[in-house]
Amino acid sequence: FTGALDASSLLEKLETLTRTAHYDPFKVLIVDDSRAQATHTELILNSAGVVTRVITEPVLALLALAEFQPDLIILDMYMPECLGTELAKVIRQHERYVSVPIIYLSAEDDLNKQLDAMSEGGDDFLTKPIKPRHLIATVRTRATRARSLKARMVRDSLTGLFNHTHTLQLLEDASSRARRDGKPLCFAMLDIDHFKKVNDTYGHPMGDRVIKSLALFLKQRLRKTDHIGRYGGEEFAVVLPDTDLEAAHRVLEEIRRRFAEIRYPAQPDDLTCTFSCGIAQLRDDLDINQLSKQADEALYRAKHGGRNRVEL
Ligand code: GH3
Ligand code: MG
Ligand code: MG
Ligand code: MG
Repeated sequence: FTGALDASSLLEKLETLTRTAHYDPFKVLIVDDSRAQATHTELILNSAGVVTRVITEPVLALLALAEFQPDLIILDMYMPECLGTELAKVIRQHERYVSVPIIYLSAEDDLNKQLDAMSEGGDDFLTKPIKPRHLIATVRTRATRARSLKARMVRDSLTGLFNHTHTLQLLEDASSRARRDGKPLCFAMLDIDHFKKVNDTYGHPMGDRVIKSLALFLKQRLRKTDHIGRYGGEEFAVVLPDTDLEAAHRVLEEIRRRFAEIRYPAQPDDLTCTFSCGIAQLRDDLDINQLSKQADEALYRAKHGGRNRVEL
């Protein structure tokens, strides 16, 4: 390849990058049975500030995807364990990886074979030997596009909170982490009380305002590490890592109390709103479906106990 990589300029670049606050480098997973080839690719990308992880055994790909959460995958075509195309097909079967770009990097120069590979879930086909600038530019443009698409895919447009699907994915990830680290985790479900009446009395735009204001309220009062989702119309869900029932109850009770004090100017009378909330804590004997069912049951109790309350 052209342009040898200079170690000192590489180190300098990495130092600048670590000094830059909030710098969020692209992460690329390299799957290649040849360690030497993978290292070569890795060095090129590292020189451009891209963070890489290499796996030489395709069977470990799904595990690495879940753990590393790469922005993009660079995939070898020919590996003894399985073809790159077979792996791409498996990756594409998982809903959470449908939008992760897959770039084949192979010496294969038969156009028919390249096109076949692309039709199996690949986004691009680069032929070795590749110029470093070409590889870096391809990774950057693909990863940038994928990130902005993903940012839109995972969010709800009215509130900017995570949508239902992504909230569940975050719950799944946070639960595995909590189990692994032996830390507590709580899941809370919120539902605005008598919301139909708000719409009927004050109109749909006022209903939207209330939904947006609760979203903002939750964002302001919960921690950065908590995940807040709009679960449905006027329903919200919160994942609270590192939080036990008592602490979760305290924080949501405070939010409930303060939210109920908000007055929305309206005619003929100002509007006030409340929500009900159910919380459940993760346990060894609960999977995330059972956890969310418990939170839902607690929410049901809150509603039937008279609303505007938090139940465990
Ligand atoms: P409860 O206290 O039992 O929860 O009563 P509720 O009236 O809130 O119950 P329900 O869940 O049946 O009603 C929710 C209503 O929320 C129905 C729907 O018209 C309204 N809604 C759902 N999404 C939106 C939205 O995006 N904007 C507005 N303005 N209203 C919405
Ligand atoms: Mg190979
Ligand atoms: Mg509801
Ligand atoms: Mg409701």
